[in-house]
Amino acid sequence: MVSTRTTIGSFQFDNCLMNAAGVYCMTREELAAIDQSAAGSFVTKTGTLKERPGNPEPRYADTALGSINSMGLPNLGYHYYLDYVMELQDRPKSKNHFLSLVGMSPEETHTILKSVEASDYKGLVELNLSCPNVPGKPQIAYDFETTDQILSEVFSYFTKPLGIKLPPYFDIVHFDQAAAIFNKYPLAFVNCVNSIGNGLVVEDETVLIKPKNGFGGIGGDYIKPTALANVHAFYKRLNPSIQIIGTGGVKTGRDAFEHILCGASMVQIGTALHQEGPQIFERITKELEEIMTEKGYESLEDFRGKLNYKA
Ligand code: RRO
Repeated sequence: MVSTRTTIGSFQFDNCLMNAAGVYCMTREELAAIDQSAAGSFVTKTGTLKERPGNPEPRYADTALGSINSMGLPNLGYHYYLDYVMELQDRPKSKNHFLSLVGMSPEETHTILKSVEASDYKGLVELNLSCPNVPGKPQIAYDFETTDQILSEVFSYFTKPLGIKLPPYFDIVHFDQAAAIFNKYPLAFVNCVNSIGNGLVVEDETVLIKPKNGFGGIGGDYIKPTALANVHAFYKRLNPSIQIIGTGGVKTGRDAFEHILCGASMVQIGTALHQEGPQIFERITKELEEIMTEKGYESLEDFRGKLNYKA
């Protein structure tokens, strides 16, 4: 019998597949649909201190090869999501969940995380250091000094399991520099990758989305090689206690298999979930199990990180 069970820190999951933050996670109804699907967990929409309406529509478009979005961090406020995951954690046989958070400034981030620290929430937190779509706010994790400063302060008071959502990096030196910073902290995981920021998709003579004259985060097929590179680069560089969540370009069991082969302990699905809906988890789980059966792998441990190089 093959199994796609996994763990992040001390948390167990019956399936390694789940949604990526931003997709199917804005409301309790959407989150409940993921919770009741074959997914092993869910992550909430990134919650900020106060509710935000986000950028003007149209702000998300599917394309032949994936998606472009400039949602602009619309969310119902972190308390909405914190209340829901706390409600679920008290139910018998509840799955474990991820609460995605970030402030509009480092001060706001600390206010939110101190509130979560003081709460009865016992699950995982994903700090989003990579939103590409808020005008005037750069992707935090491209600024190594600020990232180091935020993490240093966070871990002076935050004791619950916390990981970070990263933007894609594109240079070996950046992998080295980023990993050296992350290795200083007791992170539970890093999640590679958020959308590739500020792409532009043109149809006929016009952009596809309204905010920022059409510039937006790119997801789907376009980003799988970049996502796999980031997963593997950090798998090779980070302390073994820091696990990797792989996100980017997953729409088949084969894609999930490749993320795990590159080092992922959990695999998130964004663009393809948006296109196909929560029943995608059943399909991709089955496809992944078929690949594992064919290859004689019974568990993810049998092949995680065991990517082969050319001699
Ligand atoms: O809401 C968004 O515009 C958004 C966020 Br917070 C993010 O982290 N990644 C993304 O592609 N869009």
